[in-house]
Amino acid sequence: MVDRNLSSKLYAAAKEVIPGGVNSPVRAFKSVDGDPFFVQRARGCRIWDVDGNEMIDYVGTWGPAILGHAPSAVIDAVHHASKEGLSFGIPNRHEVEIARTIRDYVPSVEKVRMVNSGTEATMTAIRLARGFTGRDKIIKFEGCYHGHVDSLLVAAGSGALTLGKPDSAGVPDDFAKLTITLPFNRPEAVEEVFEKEGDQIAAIILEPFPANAGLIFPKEGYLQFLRDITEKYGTVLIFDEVMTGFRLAKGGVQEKVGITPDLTAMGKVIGGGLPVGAFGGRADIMDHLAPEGPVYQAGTLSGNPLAMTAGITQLKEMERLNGWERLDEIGQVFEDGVRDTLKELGRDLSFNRVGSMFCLFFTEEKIENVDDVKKSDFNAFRKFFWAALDRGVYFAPSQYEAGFISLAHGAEDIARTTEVAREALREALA
Ligand code: KE4
Repeated sequence: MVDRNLSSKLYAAAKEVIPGGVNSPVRAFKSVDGDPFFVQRARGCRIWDVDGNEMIDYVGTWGPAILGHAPSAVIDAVHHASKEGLSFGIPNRHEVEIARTIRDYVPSVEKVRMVNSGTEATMTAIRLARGFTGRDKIIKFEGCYHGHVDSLLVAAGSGALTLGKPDSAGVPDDFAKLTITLPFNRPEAVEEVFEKEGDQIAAIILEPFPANAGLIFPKEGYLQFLRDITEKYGTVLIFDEVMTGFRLAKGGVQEKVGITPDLTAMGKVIGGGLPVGAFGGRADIMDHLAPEGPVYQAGTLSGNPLAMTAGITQLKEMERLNGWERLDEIGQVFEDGVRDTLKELGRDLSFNRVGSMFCLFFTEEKIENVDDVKKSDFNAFRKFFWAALDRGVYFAPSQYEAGFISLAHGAEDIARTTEVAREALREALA
């Protein structure tokens, strides 16, 4: 039995002063009916909890740790930058550098504004689309999660789904009714809405590869269909690439699928582990933002020199290491191990992977949208999660989350993981 004594003590203390003992719900391990461990430190693909247990980490702080944890290049760069100051609230050169870098990586982003979280990025992209079009209604998809934005916490994914309450308390009906929520991968549902009220739709926002209900892929032609119908009705198409951006390709999913959204929400990787979000896109839309235009948005710590430095350094390291190609290679080795294991066990569980993101579903159903994911055997998932954790491999503590591989996951880490997954699957599926 793994000793997690100090974690338990810390969790009890945390619950006295922090709601649920956590600063973000998914960390509370509710979906796997257990208590969370507390981390002591992280380096490369490994994390250590306060009881000294070492684990191979496939959560990677939910995406930012693409190089692995605490890469020395990022640490050194932040340390150096900190000597010039920790926050200015004054324009600084780091903001120009990261904006230019983002524009070079993602050509659809003609102008970009830095914020402090993915939530801020999607929240402002929605406000901007409404301000630009003068329309109020938006469309999102069931199971897609865009942060804890009032108008987007409707049939949301990730932690909201994990808690089984996709619609959050505290969101006034008047807000929610402006958000039309549709099933993903069902073009006819979108057509029906546009035929009825297309001229009232300000924006469609989606994760082009939804990864907050496990990892789901758009059906052939679906993204192009969304691009065409938004074009036709003058609706703003927003790709939420907070998770997929700068990870699945240098230019994100939009580079992979060759589709150009009007706005993109970004985050995670571009912060190098420090608090960052960003949104950007067509200049004619972005120029509606204050102080240029009538749509207000602001932030004390936006463009913070340390966060900018961390993000810039992480992106440059990815370029130097040819990171995107290498992540595809490591991901392929990981997938081969999973598929061999499933074959050995005679279980045809659905497994989705693209590049360094993956999800094993505890169902043999084909996964097309969140309704299919809901058919998973959550009890088996829970047993798998703990069986793997007790053997030193940390997967996301929810069937509705994706897994992340980093450049720090070496061949021996992947081999060890495959062995652990085999034993954990045997135990979970027995
Ligand atoms: P943040 O506000 O948490 O930085 O970003 C919100 C967000 C927006 N869009 C997408 C596609 C996202 O995946 C997220 C946040 N992802 C979750 C993980 N599924 C963050 C983990 C958490 O909530 O603690």
